[in-house]
Amino acid sequence: MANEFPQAVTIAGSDSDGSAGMQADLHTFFRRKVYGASILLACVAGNSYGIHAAVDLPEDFIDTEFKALADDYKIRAAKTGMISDSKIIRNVIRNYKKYDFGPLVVDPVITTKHGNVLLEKEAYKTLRDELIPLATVITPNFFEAQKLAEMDIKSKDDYVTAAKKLQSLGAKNVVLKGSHDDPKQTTVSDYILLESGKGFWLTGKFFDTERKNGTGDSLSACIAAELAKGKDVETAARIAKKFVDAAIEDQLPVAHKVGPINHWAPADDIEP
Ligand code: PXL
Repeated sequence: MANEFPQAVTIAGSDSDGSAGMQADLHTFFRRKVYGASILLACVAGNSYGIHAAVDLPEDFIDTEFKALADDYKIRAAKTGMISDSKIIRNVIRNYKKYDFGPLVVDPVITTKHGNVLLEKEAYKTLRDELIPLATVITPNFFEAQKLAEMDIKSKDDYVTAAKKLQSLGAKNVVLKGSHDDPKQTTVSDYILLESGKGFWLTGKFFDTERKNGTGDSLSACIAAELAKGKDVETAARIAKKFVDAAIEDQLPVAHKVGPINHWAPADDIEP
């Protein structure tokens, strides 16, 4: 077999209700016509009301997942999602350095949309100091960006400053997701800072809905999918913003509270 079909891997946790984490990543890979593999790090028992339990997988099992994939598939891009503690972050770093899985998109998952903490407190520094320097792209949300850049973001200039700080942590490209805390806002603007130093805004419609579980996962997975197809980071970020906005707008009637986005949303006009 030529092994040439675009292949990507999500290195993340499973969310049992399918709305976020690895499931959202795999939905996204499928929708963007990329073969999706998954290296599972943790399992979360969740639904649209919140997270009810979580367990980590054994380290030697994670090592075997990496090896099994590397021995057989030609992974062209990888993304990380939930990684709960320093031990597992270091395991992922060791394995990522050992195998060639292409560019790495790091989604610095700290909390869920329900406010549940997925990254243990002691692990935050490991994420920032050891994993982020490996990132081709980092995709923090507004909250994560402020925490990682150690500053408040209040103005457009602050976004630019925060993105530069995140780049100085070692991430080559930064996709800093805009605030959506104001119910009166009509748009959401993300700030993108590329390795070349080019910075630009991506603005989409604001949808006032709590049915947004999996947006961050899907955005980073979509960037990884496009990189696996050979797209550049700017193009990948533009496609991902449109893809996720469409998936938020076209709501899926399942579950009761913080429900999933809709990966089936019409996406034909997304290719720029
Ligand atoms: O969306 C963040 C996230 C990531 N990974 C897992 C999750 C969630 C949110 O619920 O459960 C496994």
